[in-house]
Formats: sequence, C-alpha cells, structure tokens
Amino acid sequence: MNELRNATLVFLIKKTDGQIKDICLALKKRGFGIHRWNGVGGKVNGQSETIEEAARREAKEEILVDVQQLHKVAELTFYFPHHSAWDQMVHVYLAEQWRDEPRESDEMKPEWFSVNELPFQEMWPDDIFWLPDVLKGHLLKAMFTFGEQDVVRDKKVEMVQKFS
Ligand code: 6U4
Repeated sequence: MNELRNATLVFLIKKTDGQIKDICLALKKRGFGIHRWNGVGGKVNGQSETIEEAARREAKEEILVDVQQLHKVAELTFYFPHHSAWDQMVHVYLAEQWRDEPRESDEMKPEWFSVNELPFQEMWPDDIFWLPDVLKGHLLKAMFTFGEQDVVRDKKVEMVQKFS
C-alpha cells in the first residue's frame, strides 16, 4: 500500500479563563471540501517543507495570517475507498497567536464562531466526532472511512497522551 499523503489543518482559537471559547473557521470557496466550514490547510509538499512549515504556509495563503506557535492536537486518517487518491493523513494544530487578522482570500472566507455554536451541518461530517474533544483540550488519533457523498462509514477515535 502506498504511504498516505500528509495534509494540515490549523484552527485559530481564542481562550477566556483558560478555556477555548472561539474558533476561526473558513469557508472553502473552491476545490476539495468546497462550501464547507473548515480549518485552514492543505497538502504538504514533502520534497521541500516540513508538516509545520506547510501548516504555516497554508494559513498565510488561505486567510493571510502568520501563525506563531502551533500546538499539535490530532492526527486524522481519512480513507475514501471509492476514490483512494483522496486518502490522506491530516495533522491538526491549534494556534493562539498570529500576526494580522484573518482575511478572505481566493480560496477561503474566515469567520469566528463560538465553540458552542459550530456549524457541524456545513462541515466535514467527521468533525463532530473529534473536534469537540479537541476543543476541550484532548489530544487524539482518529480514523474515518467515507462512502459516496462523504458519508462516514467507519470510525475509530482514541485519545492519546502525546504525539511522538
Ligand atoms: P490545492 O487545491 O491542490 O491547492 P490544497 O490546499 O493543497 O489543495 P486540499 O484543499 O486538498 O489541499 O487540502 C485538503 C484540506 O482539507 C486539508 O486542510 C485537510 C482538510 N480535510 C480533508 N479531509 C477532511 C475531513 N474529512 N475533515 C476535515 N478536514 C479535512 O475536517
């Protein structure tokens, strides 16, 4: 089996009293995941950049911010048996500090959401199974298999203590 390609996903967050209260999602305007609210990210160019470098580059390209420290919170493996070219491992990060305010690009339109009012119906259907735990402070690894129309066919989510 071929090695899975790596991709990144970054969420800007705002905390109050140590708790995450707000999260920046961005509406994908074209390509994979179009019309969904998502974190910012994309494919890692394995030849020329590390995964974290890719995460910073994509945040800059998609919502025009320079993210400072990235905190890894999840590793998600997605399988699409009907279209295996989409299979990927997504490395998820939270960022509490960034330069410049998020702005719309050709690719994404950012908006702030309260963590209690996330638009799960307009997000990837796996998100509801892992994002709430991440926003409560957990680290996790998960695997999702999708059917046609991006229905979640199979899933496995496990909490971890740290990432190696
Ligand atoms: P192009 O159009 O080639 O420049 P690029 O921005 O490099 O694309 P793209 O759009 O394929 O990459 O990246 C996919 C993005 O979608 C990554 O941020 C990971 C994210 N993603 C993929 N599957 C997801 C899923 N099931 N749930 C989720 N995010 C997913 O929350």
